[in-house]
Amino acid sequence: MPLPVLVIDSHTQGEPTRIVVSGGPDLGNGSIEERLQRFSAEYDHFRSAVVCEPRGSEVVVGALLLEPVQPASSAAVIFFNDVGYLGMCGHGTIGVLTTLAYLGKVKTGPHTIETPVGNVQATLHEDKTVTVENVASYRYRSAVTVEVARYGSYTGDIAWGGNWFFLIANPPCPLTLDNRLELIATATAIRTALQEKEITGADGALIDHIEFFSAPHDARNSSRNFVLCPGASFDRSPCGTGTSAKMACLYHEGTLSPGTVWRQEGILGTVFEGSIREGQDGEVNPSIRGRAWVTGESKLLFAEDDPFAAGIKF
Ligand code: PYC
Repeated sequence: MPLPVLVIDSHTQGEPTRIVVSGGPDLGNGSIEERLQRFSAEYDHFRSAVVCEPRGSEVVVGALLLEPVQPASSAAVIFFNDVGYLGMCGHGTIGVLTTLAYLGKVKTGPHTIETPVGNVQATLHEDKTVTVENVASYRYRSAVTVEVARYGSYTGDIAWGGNWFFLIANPPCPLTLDNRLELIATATAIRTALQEKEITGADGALIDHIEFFSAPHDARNSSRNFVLCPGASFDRSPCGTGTSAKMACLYHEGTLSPGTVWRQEGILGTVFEGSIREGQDGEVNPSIRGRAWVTGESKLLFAEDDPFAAGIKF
């Protein structure tokens, strides 16, 4: 384990991001996809050390800052959590730009951030909110029904928003924090059923995010969601990639037109403001706007005789 590992923690409307600012593994100078490949093949213990217990928890999303491939980019980043790697992460990108601003490395205005699934534009505004222009998003299949053992049948859309989502308009119970255990259990069973029945995203991609929707609790908002992330954690924020996937579905069914503001309320009642532009081949270019707050700076220590230096595996 390279020492020391310096991290900056933030939360984006409730959802934490832990950014590794130094001490990360040397992944070489390849493309960001090649560096992700090397990270997962050779340094997966670093991922689990940084985000898993006892230094982190299942809710923490990690972000490894890397030298960008293109000189004009402000940063390159690989997002990860307690069970693996994320293609893109909306709340995490807001956290990255806010942290770079905290470090004095970026000013207000637009910035290009490289991710394994493509470049995103992130704009830091004077009021400290960040708009993320996410990767092109699209609905892949609509009204897919899956039989879920002990939970009944669920129908949803499969969509890409930088990660793969199964989006369900009829949740098993009201989307409240009190119901989180039931929501986690049901969403986990749905995800398992999708995998068992080989229902996937494009090219056989694993659907690892499950998203429930309901009417918003606050009438100023458009909708409320609950998002199960890869693993057993749920997104405390309204989920940037999930909001992108949702807006792509709404566009395809003709209920969201380009430029109209979509206010996505998350499980804590916090909101991402989204909108879309028309893209190519039926895709949309979504943007989401939200705010992050830096919560701490730490030096992670890994003693040679620490049995949990690489994190606890559940
Ligand atoms: O904001 O895109 C997001 C996200 C994905 C997983 C957790 N947050």
